[in-house]
Amino acid sequence: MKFERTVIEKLRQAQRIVFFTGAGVSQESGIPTFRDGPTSIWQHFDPEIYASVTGFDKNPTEVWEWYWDRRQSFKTLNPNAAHNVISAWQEKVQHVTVITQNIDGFHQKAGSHSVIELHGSLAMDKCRANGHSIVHDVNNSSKLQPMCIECGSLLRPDVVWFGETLPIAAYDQAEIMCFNCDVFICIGCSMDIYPAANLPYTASASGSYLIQVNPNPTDLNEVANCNLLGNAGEVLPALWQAVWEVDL
Ligand code: BV8
Repeated sequence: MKFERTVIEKLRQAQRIVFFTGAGVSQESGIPTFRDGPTSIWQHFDPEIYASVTGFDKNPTEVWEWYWDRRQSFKTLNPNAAHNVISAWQEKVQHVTVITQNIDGFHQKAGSHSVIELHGSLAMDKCRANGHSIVHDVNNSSKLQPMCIECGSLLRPDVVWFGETLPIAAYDQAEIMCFNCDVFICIGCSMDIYPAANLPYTASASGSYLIQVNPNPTDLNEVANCNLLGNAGEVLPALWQAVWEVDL
């Protein structure tokens, strides 16, 4: 895979890098994406039912069990080469931040630190009533929906559903990173979901060099300085090799 000289130089000189990821970065781990292709999640499950507060309140058990099934699948799957390259880049360069829309925890599983989770995480649950977060008990094999020990209300996954605001501290921190990065690499994002999809535009407007990695074109194509058409698990290792002249 060949890369333009500018891309290689920009990444070699970059002191501050943001990797901004969506479901596409986990696709090669076997986790289905949401909107592209026949296996995508929203082709088979209505987001109004499974990814909204009203949907949860109407069918709490069904929604809880749907996320329980996703959690179980995450346990059997592993980060792929893209996650591993991002983690390695954090070891190589001091100021590298991951901003992810994903809730699978695979960046952390690949060894990444400084991960901003814009849409929450399936590692956590929270009380439907008082919003208190608790660590999800991955070893509890029961599919039964637990109750809040403080108030007895139902627990729900601590993820951001449609119509819910993103965690303010996470989004504010993500914006600050966009204002201050030399290179912003957008990987596996359809650019359909806001306000997360604002971030690459914010970075570009702040003067960052914007790279997109996606096998399909998105709205970001016309703004990105470089569009790398391909799968993250293939492009990222090739980019690492081109920049650092060693294999990962
Ligand atoms: C909000 C839950 C403020 C967690 C998700 C009206 C009222 C309220 C809000 C709105 C409104 N109109 C619009 C909005 C905003 C709304 C929105 O964006 N709607 C869309 C449909 C237009 N957003 C919200 O509601 C957000 N909150 O705005 O609050 C507010 C509050 C009240 C009132 C007004 C405003 C909350 C958004 C978060 C919703 N939660 N999921 C879960 O179960 O996972 S959405 C879901 O989409 C995930 O979080 C996912 O991360 C996110 C983004 O999707 P992508 O990651 O991009 O994945 P996708 O499948 O779409 O694309 C994959 C890409 O990868 C593709 O481009 C593909 O080509 C590429 N790819 C595939 N394979 C590979 C690859 N790339 C590289 N390598 C590969 N191998």
